[in-house]
Amino acid sequence: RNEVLEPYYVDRNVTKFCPKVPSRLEGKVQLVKEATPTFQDLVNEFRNSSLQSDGRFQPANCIPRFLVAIVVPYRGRFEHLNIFLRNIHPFIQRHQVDYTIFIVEQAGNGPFNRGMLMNVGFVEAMKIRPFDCFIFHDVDLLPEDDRNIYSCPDQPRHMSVAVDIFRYKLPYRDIFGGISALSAEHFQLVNGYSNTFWGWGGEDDDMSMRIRMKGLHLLRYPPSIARYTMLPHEKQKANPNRFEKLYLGRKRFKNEGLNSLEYRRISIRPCKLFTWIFVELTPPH
Ligand code: BGN
Repeated sequence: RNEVLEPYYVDRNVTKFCPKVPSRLEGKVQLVKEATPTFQDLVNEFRNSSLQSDGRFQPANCIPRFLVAIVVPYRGRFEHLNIFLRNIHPFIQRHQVDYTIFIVEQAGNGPFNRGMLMNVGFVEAMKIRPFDCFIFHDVDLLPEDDRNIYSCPDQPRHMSVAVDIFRYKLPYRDIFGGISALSAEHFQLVNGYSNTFWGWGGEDDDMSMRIRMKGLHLLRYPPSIARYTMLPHEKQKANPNRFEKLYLGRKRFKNEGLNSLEYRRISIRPCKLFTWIFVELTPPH
């Protein structure tokens, strides 16, 4: 990790680590809920920030404690993506971590596979640099309070505790959907997400089970801090097989996940505010 971070900071003669508790937090943040008229307008909004062309940010005056990959499973929500980026960049920059946003887009019109897209994000990000912390992030969730720090503690952390559409209450104890933070080490330990959930629902519950089976447990910030606004959208069609997959998953997760992932990367490209990864997912044979 130091080998990755050092040259940048040695050049700048920076020797101090960033503070454990970031120094310029605001607490409750003002959300922007409209997209800019064009994507170029959005890019222009960030022209004075020190974002790199691949969507990476490195704090200038201190050595960050985490090398974070934000992985966003994505397809066809261009307006949400615009709003998400508008809010998330200034938000995470206050956390003084070294982060890169990866938008992992599924090609084609087949059922969406959120778990697989997150696995792809992990594999492709690790080819670029040895990230130590992964935040898997839905594109339609906007954090309302910047004390909700985007880092990886010693155990997996479920981030989206209190979401407006659930009246800011946790729907059930083991929920791990929306946004979750896992160290690269733990993600590998649980063999990533299952690849078998096509359509809405269940892949996050399966991950929650993987975490428990490996003797890990979920951490959460208090609901007064881990608050989110969900952008409105139509309800997706739930996967009718999800209960069965969830049940079978218990016995199979050692051989089903990161180590059985199959996909074809169509392209990977720096897009100013993020790194775009476009993939065709291989259905089960
Ligand atoms: C649950 C879904 C999760 C989803 C949450 C919140 C399932 C599996 C069958 C029990 N789980 O019901 O995937 O994140 O709702 O929307 O559907």
